[in-house]
Amino acid sequence: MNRRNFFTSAATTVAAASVAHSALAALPDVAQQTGSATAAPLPAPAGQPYNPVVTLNGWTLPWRMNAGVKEFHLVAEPVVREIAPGMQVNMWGYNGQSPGPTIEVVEGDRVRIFVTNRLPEHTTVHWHGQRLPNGMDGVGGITQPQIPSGKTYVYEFTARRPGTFMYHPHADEMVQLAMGMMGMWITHPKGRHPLIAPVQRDFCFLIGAFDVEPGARTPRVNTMLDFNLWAWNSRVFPGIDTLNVRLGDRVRIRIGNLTMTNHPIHLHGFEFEVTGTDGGPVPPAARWPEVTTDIAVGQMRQIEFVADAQGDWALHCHKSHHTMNAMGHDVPTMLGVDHGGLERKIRAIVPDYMAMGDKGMADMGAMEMPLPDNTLPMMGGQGPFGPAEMGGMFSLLKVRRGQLPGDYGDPGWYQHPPGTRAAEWSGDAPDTVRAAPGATVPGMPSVRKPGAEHEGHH
Ligand SMILES: [Cu+2]
Repeated sequence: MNRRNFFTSAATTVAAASVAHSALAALPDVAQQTGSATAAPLPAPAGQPYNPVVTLNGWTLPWRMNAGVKEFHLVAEPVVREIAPGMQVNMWGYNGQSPGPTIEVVEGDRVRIFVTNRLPEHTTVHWHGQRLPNGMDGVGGITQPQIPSGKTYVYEFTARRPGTFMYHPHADEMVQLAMGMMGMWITHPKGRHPLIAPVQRDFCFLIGAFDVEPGARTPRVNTMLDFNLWAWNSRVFPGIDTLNVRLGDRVRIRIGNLTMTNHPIHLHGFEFEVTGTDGGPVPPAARWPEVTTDIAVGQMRQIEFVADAQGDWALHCHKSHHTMNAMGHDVPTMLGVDHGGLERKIRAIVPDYMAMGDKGMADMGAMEMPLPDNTLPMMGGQGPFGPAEMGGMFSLLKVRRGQLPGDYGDPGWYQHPPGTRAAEWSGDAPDTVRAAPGATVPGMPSVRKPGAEHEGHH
């Protein structure tokens, strides 16, 4: 079943359930998603027009209407997430996936969320950034009892302000966040909002970090800083889908950070503005142009720009260790080391041994290193011109004239028009021009050594 069919049938089931009166007393059906491809957006309901969000490598949770209330059913449970092709990780998430499905509503909606706990320990859900009654805030032990294994709790509040929000447990947080329990919440404005521009493309993802030892399948849950998998929606490059838009589209990307460190997110090719934070829309007078925005722990940023140039434009975290996968962080620096003789001797004992790093680590992007099972290479991904030498938090914004409205499919690699791509220069090498010692820039006072200065003042 493809994803469009999935949503069609889920919507049909939901509609059928809401007309059967007896069903209204029951819990809403549990929608499940276990694949890792980006799902088609869930169309806006009749009477509430908005451009729905697309969750990168994720999906949006269907709901049912019950006497004017939008009812959702989240199930906290262990899941298996393919973090990139070739590696699966045992995580905890919601409704079959980590992260959980995006909850998408409209300002003013009355929302009821049933949360069933199928984890081996208790949990809660905190609705990060929402205005709500204190008892709905989901802080275990403080605003409510923890939700025991096997039990269902119900949260209910009105989505009072439009914006980008998150949800996550406020119970055994170190473990439950390290295992991938998080999701996004989008509240669209009702009607035209003075600070929220209509956009043609609206993407969202959460930044997460995991510590999975090479060869293992389950994250270490007590890691504080030494994470080795830097993920967007629990996927790492080359497993992160591209963001595909049409030339001229106004694009919004909503990003939340639930790791233990900040992430400076950088977009090539365009200037953007931060048009909203966890606190709501940013007034235009308070916006400034950027090409990188730092997203601190527990923050959300929504960036916007007009995609007015075609191409395959990189979108990535600018911390270079966050665009690589496990295996590389403990490799010693070998630049300039001649280990040719040593390599021959070691190969006599370990035939697979490869000396590497003496000219840099780029070789590792192309090399088929023997790796433990269920382990990604440090750098991977293939582009049209060779290895991309990337991992972790890296994807592409693909801008195409021919991308149809509503089509989020990958258009393939960009074909650069003749004469617009960097290419090898061939010709004679120029002479090296060396600056003469003591030469000065015209118009600048010369800098003299103190000794020379004394000599000059006899
Ligand atoms: Cu980062």
